[in-house]
Amino acid sequence: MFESLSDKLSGVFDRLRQRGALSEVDVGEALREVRLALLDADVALPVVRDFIARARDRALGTEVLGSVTPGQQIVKIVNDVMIEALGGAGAVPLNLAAAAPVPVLMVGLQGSGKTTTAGKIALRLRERARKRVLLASLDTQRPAAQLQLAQLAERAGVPSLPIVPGQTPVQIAERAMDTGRREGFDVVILDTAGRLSIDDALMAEVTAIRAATNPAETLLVVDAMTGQDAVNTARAFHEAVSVTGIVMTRMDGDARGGAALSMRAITGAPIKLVGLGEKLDALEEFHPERVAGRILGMGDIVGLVEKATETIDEQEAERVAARMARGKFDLEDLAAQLRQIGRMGSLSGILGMLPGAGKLAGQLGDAKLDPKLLKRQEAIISSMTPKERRQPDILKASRKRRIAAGSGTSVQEVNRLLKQYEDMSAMLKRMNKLGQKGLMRHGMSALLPKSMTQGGARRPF
Ligand SMILES: Nc1nc2c(ncn2[C@@H]2O[C@H](COP(=O)(O)OP(=O)(O)OP(=O)(O)O)[C@@H](O)[C@H]2O)c(=O)[nH]1
Ligand SMILES: [Mg+2]
Repeated sequence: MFESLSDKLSGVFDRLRQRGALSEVDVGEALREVRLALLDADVALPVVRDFIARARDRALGTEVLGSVTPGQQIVKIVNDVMIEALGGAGAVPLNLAAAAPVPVLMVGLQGSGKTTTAGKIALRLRERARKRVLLASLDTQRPAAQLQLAQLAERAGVPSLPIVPGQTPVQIAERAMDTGRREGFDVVILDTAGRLSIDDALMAEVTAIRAATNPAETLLVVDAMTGQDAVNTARAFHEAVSVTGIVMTRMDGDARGGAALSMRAITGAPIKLVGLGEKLDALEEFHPERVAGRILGMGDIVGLVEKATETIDEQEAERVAARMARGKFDLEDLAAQLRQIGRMGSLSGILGMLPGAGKLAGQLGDAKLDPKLLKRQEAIISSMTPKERRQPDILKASRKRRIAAGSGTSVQEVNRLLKQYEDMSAMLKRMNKLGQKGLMRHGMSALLPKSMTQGGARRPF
């Protein structure tokens, strides 16, 4: 899916680039692909419509900046709108700002992961926030449910409310809060029975539990695999208990997680946590930008565009270009390049950032730049004297031995670096023929000799 969406978009983008502006037709065409991607990620239809309308409004009003292509611009817009729709950048923590014991209520469909998540949250609060947590199961639907929570509590190292047979969920909830007060707990997590949104009796029960305990957080637990019906579920729960936060479970699976967008859109409540496995520590804060990328299937491209703008110091590139033009490129420059490349990550990643280069990146395979190798190479260069860096040809055997010892490497490695430097100088001369503009446009990837990639990637340009 990742491939196909970015390929499709890059097709649209190629045309956009030729025309150089975001026209209504172009935007419409690009957004049609985005729409399909959203539906494919199981985002509910009304939520998709709303999203596309918002992205269209934003895109049509936008001037294409001189420094980016219209394609990059629209990827950025779609991504920005998605992050906003998911609740903006940054994780929203659990709200425990209430008088202790703070009640936290877990609700959701059958099998969505409520009980597991209750255990995960208990462990997290105990370990990270040093809270005294009491777990209580209000699930009288399944015979083994209360026992399941008691076992989870034991694994999480927190106490669970003793089981008293025959009590109703509301009675258990009240007993849990009493115990919490009496025994000085900070947080009481109330795990409810799974229910179907169409089941009026069970929805009434969860409403009664809420009324009896007045929870600081009512967390709606949603399976990431939840499809189109997510809307109805979310709406029913929200109407019954006013959800204050959402937990997405099974994000370790291969679901694209469109339910996150649907749930957020319908309830307006922030997605607070993400379940990433069956183990008790498999719980993370929600990062809208990651999920946006996953839903759109083009997160890597967006990430790399952003990373590139963040890390590539244009002035430095310009400086190097200017030096090249004068036929100068020394090891000092190489060290600067290595640092930038190190920050950029893999070669295919750098390529993937350029619209239309997806196919090329595919051909190159996943040639990764080895961060350790880059570090060692930087160490070699910093063990040289300034004079050696400016005039690498003075590096003979004894100097090489000293540098190898100084950087904790070997003479072979020093030789390899020097060979690479020569390759790079040769390549820069070639680049020079393309002119400075060409260098700026093609960026670092054009400067990479194949000796620098583990996969022995071919030269991309
Ligand atoms: N892979 C994966 N499995 C999960 C995750 N969260 C829960 N599960 C599994 O999903 C199954 C159901 O989890 P429960 O926590 O019992 O779900 P529940 O909502 O309490 O279910 P009911 O009480 O029956 O409604 C269990 O096998 C869990 O181990 C997750 O984030 N990832
Ligand atoms: Mg349960």
